Amino acid sequence: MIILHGFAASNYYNLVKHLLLHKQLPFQENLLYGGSDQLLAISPVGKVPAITTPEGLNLSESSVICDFIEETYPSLTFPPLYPEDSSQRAVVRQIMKIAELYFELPSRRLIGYAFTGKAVPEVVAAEVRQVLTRGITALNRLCQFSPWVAGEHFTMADIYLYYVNQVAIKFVASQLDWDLFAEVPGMKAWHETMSQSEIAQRVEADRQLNMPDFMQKLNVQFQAAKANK
Ligand SMILES: N[C@@H](CCC(=O)N[C@@H](CS)C(=O)NCC(=O)O)C(=O)O
Repeated sequence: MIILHGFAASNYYNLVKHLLLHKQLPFQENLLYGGSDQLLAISPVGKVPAITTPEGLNLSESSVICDFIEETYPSLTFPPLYPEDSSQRAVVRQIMKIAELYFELPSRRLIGYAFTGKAVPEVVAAEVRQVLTRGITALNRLCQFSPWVAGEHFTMADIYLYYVNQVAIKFVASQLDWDLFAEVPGMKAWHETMSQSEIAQRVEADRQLNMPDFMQKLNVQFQAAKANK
């Protein structure tokens, strides 16, 4: 059985979990937090998520895991999550890449400020806004939301962008007072449809259950970092 390592407060972890649930693949969750020695033994950068396959292969990086799972376990029941046509498949992957580089990563720079309550320095806010602006332009050009991100068919880009948005929408709104939904027409309605699926709701319930433990771990890390200054 596949083992999914990580913690449910992580959006990256949740996107892989959503994929495994979507594909109805049996898996076991192994609670590990970022940077732990156990995780470092599995994931070369010590980040979440990581998986261990039934054959014993350890893999990390969410988009790599997504590709691996889809290629290794093609579904007999459900349509594939990447289009068969290589051009269309590349567009799906392009959306995922842009979501990660131009939505997820700049937004992630705001998380520390949100948790500590410190104001985001203007230089950081300006850099984040600049990268997000590129992401907004690109997602407006590439996403269709008709009804799914890449058009008529549900693809990996739906799962990927949905969990990227869990971080991007929330922290950009709270730290930069900027509503990313308003910048990409169609994204909010699509996001709401995604959030209503049974799988997304199960993932969200597990996320909420893990939050207190995760916050406590984070607090310990912040205190240790403060003491070392
Ligand atoms: N590029 C990685 C990013 C994963 C990532 O940043 N995970 C966070 C949790 S959401 C993490 O493990 N953080 C702990 C750390 O940085 O030590 C992926 O796509 O899987």
